[in-house]
Amino acid sequence: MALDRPRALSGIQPTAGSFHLGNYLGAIRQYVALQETHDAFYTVVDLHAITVPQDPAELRANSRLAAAQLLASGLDPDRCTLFIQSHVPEHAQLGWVMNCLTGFGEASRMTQFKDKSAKQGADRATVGLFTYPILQVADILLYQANHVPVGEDQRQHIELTRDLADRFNGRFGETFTVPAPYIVKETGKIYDLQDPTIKMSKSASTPKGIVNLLDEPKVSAKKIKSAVTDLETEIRFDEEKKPGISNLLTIYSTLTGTAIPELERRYEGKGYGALKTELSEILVEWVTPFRERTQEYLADPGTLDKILAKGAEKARAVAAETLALAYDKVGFLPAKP
Ligand code: AQP
Repeated sequence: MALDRPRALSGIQPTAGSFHLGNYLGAIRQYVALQETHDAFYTVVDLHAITVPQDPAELRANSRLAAAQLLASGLDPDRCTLFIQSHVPEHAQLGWVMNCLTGFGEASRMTQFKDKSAKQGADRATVGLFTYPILQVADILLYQANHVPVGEDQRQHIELTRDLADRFNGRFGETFTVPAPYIVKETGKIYDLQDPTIKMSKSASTPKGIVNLLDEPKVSAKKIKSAVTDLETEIRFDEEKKPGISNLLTIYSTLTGTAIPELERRYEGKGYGALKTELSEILVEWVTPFRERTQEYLADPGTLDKILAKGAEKARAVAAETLALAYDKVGFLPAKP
């Protein structure tokens, strides 16, 4: 099918309740921008979420909450397709085909699995967690996505997607678009506020190291003010020598659209306290309406569910076509002759 716009696809897990600042700056901001230039598909990946144990009632609530936060961030259901992954069964169906194309050794090399399974212990880590990246391959290929907006931590999974698309195309004939990662260099990795050598993450960060967008704004402001920096006073972007200040400058620059050299000039001789105080005010100004918009969507679950049902319908139309093509190429008999 000829497309007049490139396709984009990305997914986010409904696992933590609130999204954090890393999710927003690393990925969701790009989702919003790409609605303007791409035929964009965004999905709340509940199938991925159950690779670790989930309480059913919480998972259901968090799926709506994730969708509400995406809409509050600026996704417009008239300009993109927003849906819940489990509403489109083709994801699991193509996931199986991709499982059968992936080498066991190849899957074993995925660093995110190695990290997460090491934390949980081999006996508690599920086979689902092991095959997580392969389901992600199916998510992307089903929509013939050209670009996948993600944070840096997902680069290896997008490489696997490219490898499997090439492998399938080589073995069965041209079927899938080979996607490219869409990672914004400046914000691809937002760091933990207490340990600016690790990424801000719901599983690895301490409560003081992570800014949850739905927290009380004054709690988030306090976290910015007590972010770990260094013993100097000079405000300069230097990721190696000054990771804490560099992380704050990145956050400041992205939230305000001010270039980092301009911030360095503006804060010359002013010390870290001034930068932290002003950044905390900027954050409060940004999260306050975000929280309100999220609450408005949640207050009307009927409308939210309608948006998601319509999104699933649009997504299925594309996914079913790709799955039928892939099934045919693999050699499955058609269900309807
Ligand atoms: N710190 C980050 N900087 C930039 N981008 C980030 N992302 C996550 N953390 C950062 C990006 O957010 C998107 C959604 O990711 P997800 O649904 O897979 O959430 P996650 O990766 O599970 O989030 P966490 O906090 O990183 O969870 P854990 O600790 O469980 O691994 C992705 O595009 C991701 O790159």
